Amino acid sequence: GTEEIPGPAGLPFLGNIGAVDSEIPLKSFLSLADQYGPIFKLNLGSRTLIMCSSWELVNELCDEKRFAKTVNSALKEVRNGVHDGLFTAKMSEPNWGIAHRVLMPAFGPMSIAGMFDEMHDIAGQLAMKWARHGPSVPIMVTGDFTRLTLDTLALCAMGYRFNSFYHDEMHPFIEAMGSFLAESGSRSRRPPFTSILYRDITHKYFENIDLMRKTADEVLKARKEASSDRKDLLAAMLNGTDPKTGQHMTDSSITDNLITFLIAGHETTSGLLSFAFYQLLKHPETYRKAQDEVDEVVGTGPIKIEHLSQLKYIAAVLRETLRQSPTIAGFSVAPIQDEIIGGRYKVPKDQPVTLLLAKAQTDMAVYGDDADQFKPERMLDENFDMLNKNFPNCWKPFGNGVRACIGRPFAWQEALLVMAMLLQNFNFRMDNPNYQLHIKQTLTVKPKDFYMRCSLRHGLT
Ligand code: MNH
Repeated sequence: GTEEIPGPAGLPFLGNIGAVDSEIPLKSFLSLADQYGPIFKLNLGSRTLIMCSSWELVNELCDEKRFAKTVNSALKEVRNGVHDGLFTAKMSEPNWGIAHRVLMPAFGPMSIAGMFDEMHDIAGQLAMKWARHGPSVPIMVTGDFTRLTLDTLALCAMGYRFNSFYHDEMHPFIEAMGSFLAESGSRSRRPPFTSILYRDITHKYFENIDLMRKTADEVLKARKEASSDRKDLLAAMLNGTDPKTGQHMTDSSITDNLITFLIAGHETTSGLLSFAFYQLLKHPETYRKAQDEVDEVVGTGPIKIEHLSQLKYIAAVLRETLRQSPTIAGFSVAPIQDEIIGGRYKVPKDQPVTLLLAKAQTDMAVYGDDADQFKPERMLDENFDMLNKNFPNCWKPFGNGVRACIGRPFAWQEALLVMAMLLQNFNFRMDNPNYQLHIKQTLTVKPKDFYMRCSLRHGLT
């Protein structure tokens, strides 16, 4: 027989809206998982939320023959700005396939390797800023990593320089995008029929969308008018042909995807770097091993692309960071047909089910009694391969199947380079040694109010 999915009792009309923290929804979901177990259900008035947080259920939900990505909640609102761009496209929308096939080669290893020099340029700007600050100034870690990841993406995607390290206030595009993302989240959490109360906010929301699209359109137009030999993502989109349909991407689809890369690629990677430094400072032994590795592999000379694949321990640090603190804390799929999951819970066709990675990736059945501890050693290549063999889909911070992250090689190269450059050049400590980890949640999660201090180890290389 089948069973009812457990969950808290709700109020009439409002259901369980009160069960979800408005600032940090993830915190509520984690404690509901502790309370109700590996599957629970919430009634949010206009929709039902089902969350799964054991490895076994996540593994079942990763079966693409039975379940497919669904665009719900905040992602659905993000469609107001970027429509059927890669991240927010529904499975049925043809522009996803066209953009996916045109862009896959541009995210391949050769192409990403070609972006190394521009990634190095921006990472160097960050190192320069921190060197000039010196040890007397607290570093706003997440703020500077976000400058880094945004500037890197804009440069590598379309040859555009935000120059965020040279301004205190952010570029108007970045301001607009930040507000747009925050409001997309808020819109998804408001009870239905309240939009009349938010007219000014809604007006500003669509103004921000306008500003983002106009900026991207200008870059696109400028590229079309002047000849350029850049081999970036914009060039791939302008010149590429879909091998399946023979179609080109339309201008508006290119704009959707330029903005999508900036949205999808900046906070995720910035959060990863911020959590990684938090973990290094909490675990001095790990920190020492990571810095020793850089000294051994790179020495004191310039970092080259050949070094990156040799940074095995740092790669393990990044994987372990994304296991415990996946910057996209969950993603959603829906059954293609009516389904029974976990052998006993009915889930109707198209009902979204969220894979709660932040909980599932600490499942003791997979990671053992020390699942809650930060231990990069378990993520060294051989151990990582064994884990994935014994427990398929136990580590999913980049999503699943055809809808997995297309930017993963980009993020990985950037994160390895930045870790190496910073550990090579600086010694770090916490600004406040008693800092307790708090998170800030938007579409992604990152550490809140986390500050470090740095001092140069030798001259900047
Ligand atoms: Mn990325 C999809 C995580 C960096 C561009 N990304 C996803 C998904 C996850 C994810 C999870 C799947 C979401 C879902 O199923 O709804 N992404 C990350 C993480 C990092 C990251 C943790 C960094 C760390 N992503 C990047 C970067 C870029 C990028 C960098 C761009 C250069 N991501 C995308 C795009 C998609 C995506 C585009 C949508 C892919 C698709 O559906 O075809």
